[in-house]
Amino acid sequence: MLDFTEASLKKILTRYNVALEKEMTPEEAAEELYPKDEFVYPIAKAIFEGEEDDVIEGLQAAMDAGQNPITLIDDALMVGMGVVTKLYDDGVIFLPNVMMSADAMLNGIEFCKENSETAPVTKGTVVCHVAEGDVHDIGKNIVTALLRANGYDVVDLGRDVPVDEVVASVIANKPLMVTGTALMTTTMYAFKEVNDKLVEKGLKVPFACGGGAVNQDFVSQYALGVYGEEAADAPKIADAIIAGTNNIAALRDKFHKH
Ligand code: B12
Repeated sequence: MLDFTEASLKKILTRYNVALEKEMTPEEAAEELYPKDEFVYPIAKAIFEGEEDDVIEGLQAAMDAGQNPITLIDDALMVGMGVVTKLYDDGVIFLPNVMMSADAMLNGIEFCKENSETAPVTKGTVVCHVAEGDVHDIGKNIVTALLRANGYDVVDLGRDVPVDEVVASVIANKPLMVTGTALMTTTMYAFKEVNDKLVEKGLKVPFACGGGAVNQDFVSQYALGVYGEEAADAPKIADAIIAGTNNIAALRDKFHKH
């Protein structure tokens, strides 16, 4: 009869790369991912738990300690949402959890925006939207928050915006830039349609695009497209435009990876 001790069994399992540890709960898995920074940790945890009041409490504590509300969007709220996204991708948590976390995060973004001092004079108008057919608006909300915090007037068209509505808004508002966000490989093609209609009407406005599904190669396929990986790239691209870099080739040269 075979008689394995725990030690000999562990040796065999380790050799064949089989984990002996018990499965982690979602909370334990999240705990391993939270940054240990004293201000970021409680905010990230509150986002994971979908606890809106705790997110605000954590943000207030960080602001009381002198942290910039707009920097906290990227450095704390995004980090918390990153934990949620990773665990969703790994199949550890499910969509209802993600939605609760997204609401807590968006509430946190609003709080940060309310607490930031916006520039007194507007630098110009930017039209922002999420692609037709796509409801994923968290990234777009970060983009609009950062643009506003950097002194731009934002016309926020929301999510699932019909192509013609984007074009009509460009005609009505004459923005210095349009932004598009798409999280799905099926919806990002709406950007090409927006591009073609703008070009057809002679509107050569830079069209900054980003979002999970989108990449630089795709955005480079249409005439007005400029790719941005991070939400923080949006105000940088707008700043470059008002500083005089207003043709698409020069913007790509500055912001695309070579
Ligand atoms: C949250 C979420 C949802 C939420 C959305 C809530 C909301 N209000 O946004 C809900 C539950 C509603 C949802 C629904 C669905 N979802 Co969903 N969802 C996600 C999830 C988990 C996270 C997305 C997210 O918010 N990420 C965080 C934000 C901050 O990232 P981001 O938008 O990309 O923005 C960052 C950058 O890209 C950049 N950025 C964004 N825009 C721009 C613009 C400019 C100009 C610049 C410079 C930068 C920039 O800035 C941000 C960082 O700084 C992803 C999984 C994943 N790994 O991404 C799936 C995911 C996007 N969903 C997916 C799917 C399929 C769906 C559903 C169809 C599911 C279903 N069967 O019903 C529906 C879609 C319905 C629809 N018509 O849109 C798929 C898409 C697959 C694909 N590639 O096509 C994903 C990838 C999940 C998966 N692995 O399958 N979803």
